[in-house]
Amino acid sequence: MAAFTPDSDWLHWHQSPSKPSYVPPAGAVDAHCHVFGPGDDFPFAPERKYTPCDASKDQLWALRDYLGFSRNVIVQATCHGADNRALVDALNHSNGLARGVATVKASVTDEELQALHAAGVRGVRFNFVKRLVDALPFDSLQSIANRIKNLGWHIVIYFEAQELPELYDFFTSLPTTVVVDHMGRPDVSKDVDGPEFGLFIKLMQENPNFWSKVSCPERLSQEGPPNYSDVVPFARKIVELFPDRVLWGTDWPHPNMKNHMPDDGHLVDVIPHIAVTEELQQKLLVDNPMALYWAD
Ligand code: 0GY
Repeated sequence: MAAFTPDSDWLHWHQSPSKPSYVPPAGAVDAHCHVFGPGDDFPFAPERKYTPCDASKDQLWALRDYLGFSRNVIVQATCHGADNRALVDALNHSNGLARGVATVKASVTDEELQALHAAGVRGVRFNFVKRLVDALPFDSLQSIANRIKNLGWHIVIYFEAQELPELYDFFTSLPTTVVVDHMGRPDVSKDVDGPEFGLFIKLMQENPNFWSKVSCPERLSQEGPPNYSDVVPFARKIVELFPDRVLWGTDWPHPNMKNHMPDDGHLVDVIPHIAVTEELQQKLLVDNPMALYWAD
């Protein structure tokens, strides 16, 4: 019997996604995805808030090839806590085609950071989503930030739009490039030109070290698949205002999706609606992620 049983209300990732009509440019990077376990080999963290289905590195590579992508950026998810072994295993078996974003505690040693770097980690993730994690105190995060800066890494932050006013000053104090997951999770039933999304635009406009992933329409949309049309104006606005500071990712295997599980082919077909020219697509899918993750 498996040591870990997935949450019963957690949908399994899509087993047979459609072939997207949109063909990404050569060398495209899926810059936000995860590996989960397998739990028998890489146990989930005792402090996790959910138990996912297994989602292995080989299944991720198969999806990458099927969707027409070339590389992955694998982001440590909260169900593995600060135990980055599944991530490192995937990076070590990627033939250099994957880079990683880890989660670390303030007690991490310089040797551990160096080993993560050697495996292909290029950033750490600070998660402030309360249903997912008990966030570390600001002083611990600042200390991690100051140490990873020396490695040339960046910080990925995950938060929900209503938390941005409270977190704004901490975010702008961070000393590295900062990448925001999923556009700061806007409420897309609100006006794209309204004050809530306006604060996120201000963050991007006034802080040139900030980047955004224009990802996860499936989490933000009220309209839903296959077009996720209500998310498109938000993502398109970010791509057009900040074309050199945007990334895109599938978010496979879509943890915590309880109402619908996206067809990853449909997600790829949203790309030409948010990046409407070949030039914007080239930046979003190739030039930007290559500059951030494969500069060396
Ligand atoms: C995502 C989103 C989610 C989960 C995590 O680390 C995580 O557990 O990021 C979520 O539930 O919104 O990007 O995978």
